[in-house]
Amino acid sequence: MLNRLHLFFGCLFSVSTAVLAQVVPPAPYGALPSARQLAWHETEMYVLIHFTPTTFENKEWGYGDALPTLFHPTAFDAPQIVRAAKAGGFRGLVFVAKHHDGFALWPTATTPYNISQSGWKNGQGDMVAEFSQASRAEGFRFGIYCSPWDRNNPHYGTQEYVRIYREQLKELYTRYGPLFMSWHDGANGGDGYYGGTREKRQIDNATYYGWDTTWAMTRQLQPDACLFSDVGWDVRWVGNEKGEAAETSWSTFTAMPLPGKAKAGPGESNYRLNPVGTRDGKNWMPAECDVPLRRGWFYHPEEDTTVKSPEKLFEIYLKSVGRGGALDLGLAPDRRGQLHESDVKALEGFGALLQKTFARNLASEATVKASHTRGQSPELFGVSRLTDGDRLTYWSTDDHVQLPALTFHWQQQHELRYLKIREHLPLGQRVGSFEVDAWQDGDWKSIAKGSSIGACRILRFEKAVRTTGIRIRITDAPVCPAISEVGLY
Ligand code: FUL
Repeated sequence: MLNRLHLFFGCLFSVSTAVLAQVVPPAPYGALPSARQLAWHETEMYVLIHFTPTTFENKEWGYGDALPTLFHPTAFDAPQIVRAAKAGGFRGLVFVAKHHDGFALWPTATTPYNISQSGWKNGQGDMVAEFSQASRAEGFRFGIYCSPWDRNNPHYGTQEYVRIYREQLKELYTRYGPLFMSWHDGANGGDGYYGGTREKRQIDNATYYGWDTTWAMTRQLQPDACLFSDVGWDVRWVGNEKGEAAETSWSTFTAMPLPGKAKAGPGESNYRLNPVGTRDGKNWMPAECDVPLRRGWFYHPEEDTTVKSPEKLFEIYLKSVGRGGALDLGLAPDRRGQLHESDVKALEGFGALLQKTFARNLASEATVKASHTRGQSPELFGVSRLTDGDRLTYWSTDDHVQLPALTFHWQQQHELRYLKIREHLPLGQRVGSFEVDAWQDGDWKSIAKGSSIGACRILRFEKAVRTTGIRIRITDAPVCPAISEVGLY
C-alpha cells in the first residue's frame, strides 16, 4: 500500500513538475536591462537641442566669453520645436542646459553667467522650464545635457568647480520634474575664457570629475534618468556622430582598456568597439546614435541648405533604431528661437516616410506558424504574441529548441521590403543570427540574413519580394529565443 501511494504521489509529482516546467518562462540570459533602460528602449527616438549665446556668435564651440546680452531670441517658441520633433516621430527631448561655453540656460545660483543676465524676458526667463513644459505637453519625455567642460568658469580645473558642477546638476535634477536622460558629453578641457584668464586648462578626465559620486546623486535624485557618457553607463556612445551603429550591434558591452593600458578605468573606452558592442558583454549598455539634423549642432544661417533630407534621415533610422539602438537627432533653433522652415519640413517629411513605410504590418494579416512553441502552450508563448503590439509578451520554445523557425503565409501575393523584429529584452539578448526566406517558385529562397536583434532589428531586403510566404529561421543562439514582435512591410 505504501509503495502504491509512493508511486501515485511520485507520478503526480512528476506530472505536475512536467506541467510546471512547460509553462515557466525561459531563464534570462546574460546581462539584463534595468527598468530605466527598458523605458529608454521604448523611447527609441529623441532630439537634442543646442541653443546658447554660441548660436548668436555663429560658432560651434563658444569660448565662454560671449556677453550674456548677446543671447536675445526674438520669437522663442518651445512648442513649435517640440511639435516639429513630434511630427518627425520623436518621443523625447534632451535640452542642452549648459554647453561648453558655460552659459546656464536656467536662473542658477551657481554662476552669474546665466540666462538672468540676458535681455530675454527681462532676465526673468527660464529656458529649461519652457522646454520641460513644452515637452511634457506633447507627451514627450524630457532630459538634460549639462556640459562638464565649462570654458567660462574661473574655477574650472579645481575641486571647487567639481562642487559647482554637482550643484548645477542638483538644481536641474530637482526643479524640472522627472528626467529620462542625464547626458554628459565627452569634450573635456582645453583653452577657454576661464574668468578672463584665457588659457589652456587640462584635466584628467578619468579622475577629475569624480563621476562615481556625481552619478550616485543622479541615481538618488533622478532614478529614471539614463546616464549617457562617452565612457558608457546606462547607454554607450555609438562612437561616431553620424548616427550609425554597426550592422551587428550588441546591446551588451564590456569596456575595453585603451591601447597600452592594462585595464579599463572610468573615463576610458576603446571607441572602436562602440559601434559593435560586445556579444555576451558584461553590462547592458545599448548604443545611442547621435547625429545633427544639419552639419553642426548649432544653427548657422549658411547651413540652411545642409539640412538632411527625409530620405537621409530614414537611412539613419535604419542604422540606429533598426540596429537595436536609439536615435538622438540634434536640432538647432535659429536666432528667433524656432526651427527654421527647412528643418520643420525635413522632420515632417521624415515622419511621413516612417508612417508610410510601416503603416501596414502584413505579419498581422498572415497565418503564422512556429516550428515549436514553448510547453506547447500557445496561450502563453504562442505566435499570436508576435503581432499583439505588446513588448511584454513573446513567442518562445522549449529550452532545448534553440534554432526554431517561424512561417508567415498569405492567400495572395504581397510585395515586401522590410522585416522588423524585436527580442523580449527582460530575458536578455539571446539570438546570435537569423535568416529570412521567401516562398518563390514552389520553394524557400534565402533573401536576407541578420545577426544581433535586441530592441529592434530592421532588415531591408535587397529588392522588394512578391511572395505568399516568409520564413524566419534562427540560425545561431545559445538558448531558446524570446521574440516579442515581428513586422513585415
Ligand atoms: C559633443 C560636443 O562637443 C558637441 O558640441 C555637441 O554638444 C555633441 C552632442 O557632443 O561632445
